[in-house]
Amino acid sequence: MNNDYKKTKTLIEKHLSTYFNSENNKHEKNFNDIINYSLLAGGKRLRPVLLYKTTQALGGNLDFALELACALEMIHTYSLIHDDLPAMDNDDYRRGNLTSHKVYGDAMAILAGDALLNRAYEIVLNTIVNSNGDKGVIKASELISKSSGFKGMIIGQVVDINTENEDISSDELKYIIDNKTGKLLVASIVSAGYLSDLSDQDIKLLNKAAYHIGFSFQLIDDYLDVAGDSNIIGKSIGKDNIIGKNTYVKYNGIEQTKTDAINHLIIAKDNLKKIEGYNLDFLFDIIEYLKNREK
Ligand code: GRG
Repeated sequence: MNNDYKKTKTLIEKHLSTYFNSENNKHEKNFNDIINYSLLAGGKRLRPVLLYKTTQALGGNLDFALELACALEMIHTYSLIHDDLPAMDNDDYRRGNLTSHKVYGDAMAILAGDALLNRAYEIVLNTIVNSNGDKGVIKASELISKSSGFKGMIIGQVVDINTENEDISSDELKYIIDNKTGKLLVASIVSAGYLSDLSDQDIKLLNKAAYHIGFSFQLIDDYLDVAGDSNIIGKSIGKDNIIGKNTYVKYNGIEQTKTDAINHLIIAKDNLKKIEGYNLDFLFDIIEYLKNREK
């Protein structure tokens, strides 16, 4: 993570800390604390950083980018809180801390996730209004919504859970990875293209690059679950195997997973290189960071 990434991460975290502060009564105050426990707990902030920095590189509106970036991080955080619940992956640790349901109970964790998801869409709608219905903002909003919805992260999670402890085809595995993880990462990058009114041809190239970044991200996640350090990752490792998850490592082994992850990043870079007229160096730096990430 270079200084530029760290600076953007700090900007996003400062902005994220402004959303859940209403203190009309003790109930609101307590619930804000529950939400902020997860929202402000750290994490790489990869999705919002990608959205913000790609918009900056492509010359789009950074005020809108910052709002949509925070909405994306709220959607991501809600998905992590719900994913950690006993009814789903049943995890005790996330981002180095006890999970939301471990501290506040299942009901509050579910509601915190719900509140984050709904707040994200308030932000998206406000951004559309504040932009006077700018076409790029609408397209970015639609992409974020689709990518996190039924035909995106949610169906990915559905298939991931429904196929635990059974073998699946490589197409099904790809379907889980594309939807559960890939689409939100694609939305982070391609939204920036829409906010910046990029040509259709360049959007296609950005989309391809983002697809391979997203796919590789999950492969490295699977790799880290077997070869990573739980102290660095901030959650228990080896869990995928214990609960019978269908991971890339299960079908391809540890070394091949790492090799394929690197190859996907090479394809991502090849596509980015074809986008002319912009300085996308930070995206190449992020690709390097993702290749070597330990958490
Ligand atoms: C509950 C609808 C619903 C979906 C959950 C996000 C998710 C889908 C499951 C989490 C489990 C998992 C390992 C998902 C794939 C990769 C992923 C999203 C990892 C976590 O994202 P990071 O590494 O986390 O960006 P930080 O903490 O850095 O934000």
